[in-house]
Amino acid sequence: MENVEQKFQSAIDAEIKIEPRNWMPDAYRKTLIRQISQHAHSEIVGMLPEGAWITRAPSLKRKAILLAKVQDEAGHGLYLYSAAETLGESREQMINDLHSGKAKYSSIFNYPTISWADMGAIGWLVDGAAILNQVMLCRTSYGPYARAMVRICKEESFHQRQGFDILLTLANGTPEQKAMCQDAINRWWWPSLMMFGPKDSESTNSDQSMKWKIKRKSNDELRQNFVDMCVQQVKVLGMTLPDPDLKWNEGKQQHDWGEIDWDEFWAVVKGNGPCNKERLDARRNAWNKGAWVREAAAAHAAKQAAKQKQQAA
Ligand code: BYC
Repeated sequence: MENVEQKFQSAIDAEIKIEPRNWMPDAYRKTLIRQISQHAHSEIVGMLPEGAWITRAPSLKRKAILLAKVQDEAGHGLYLYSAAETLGESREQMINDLHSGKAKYSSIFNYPTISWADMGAIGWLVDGAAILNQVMLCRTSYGPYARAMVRICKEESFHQRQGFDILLTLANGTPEQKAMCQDAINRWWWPSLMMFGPKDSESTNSDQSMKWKIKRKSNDELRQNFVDMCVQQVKVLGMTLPDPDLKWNEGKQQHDWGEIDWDEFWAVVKGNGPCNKERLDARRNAWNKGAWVREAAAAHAAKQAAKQKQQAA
């Protein structure tokens, strides 16, 4: 057994991708199922805050763009559920775990979207944070996850640009539009920083995930990259980030910044954020209301299969 585990780790060290039929330690399989399924759930639950604005988008063009973006998120969820299925987990089990509250999804989607500017802030900040994390995941050690991420990242970069474009338009608009833009940035900034997870010193999964190259950069490293990137981009908007402690550190060649409210982070992760209940209720309702579609699709597939069998006979 030791020999097999050593061979597995050597393959990881040599940057050889692990594929579904390769031997892998149970714990590697388990942590991947946990992370990939939670990632998939985030994409699906993440459709809700933006979906609420499709009917209220300010123009036909904005509506079409937002609709396409929200559809993309559904697609990301599907690629990711499929990647997790290659590890032997059933789609039904993953969905049940989301609905029972056993599986997590990103904390960010438990905040309300109260103005059109929130669509811009989500695109710029939330998709921006997601891209930094996901570009790293394109090199993750499990083949199906890494390949799914390549496609997802291409779409995410379009999402980020559409968000920035919404904010740029508002930032060049009336005083009310400018204020709306700043307000959305103020509300989404800290929750976006929380997307990267707990501090490295409190991250339970990081050490092992780094050894297995599931993660390539730590939570804090990615969060720092994100802050440094946003400081530059917010200047283009002529807006500010809501952190009085934000300043350039010449010695470290990076920005120093304030402390995240970790009590808020853990409250949201544990189910007590502003919209946790609403989001899970929406998902459970959609699942129940969609039962007839799943049944009809299964009946149609069974009929087609029987027809093909008959033709082949
Ligand atoms: N929210 O040991 P740690 C998107 C949990 S969606 C909730 O550091 P890990 C988009 C963590 O699960 C993008 N829970 O964990 C969609 C763990 O608990 P469990 C979503 C969090 O896994 C629509 C515990 O805290 N992206 O792009 O090593 C519209 C300790 O943490 C959070 C992904 O899912 C959180 N923020 O690292 C727009 C990326 N943070 O599971 C955009 C894939 C931590 O042991 N996931 N927890 O019970 C990852 O890269 C990693 O799972 C994380 C956390 C960096 C998130």
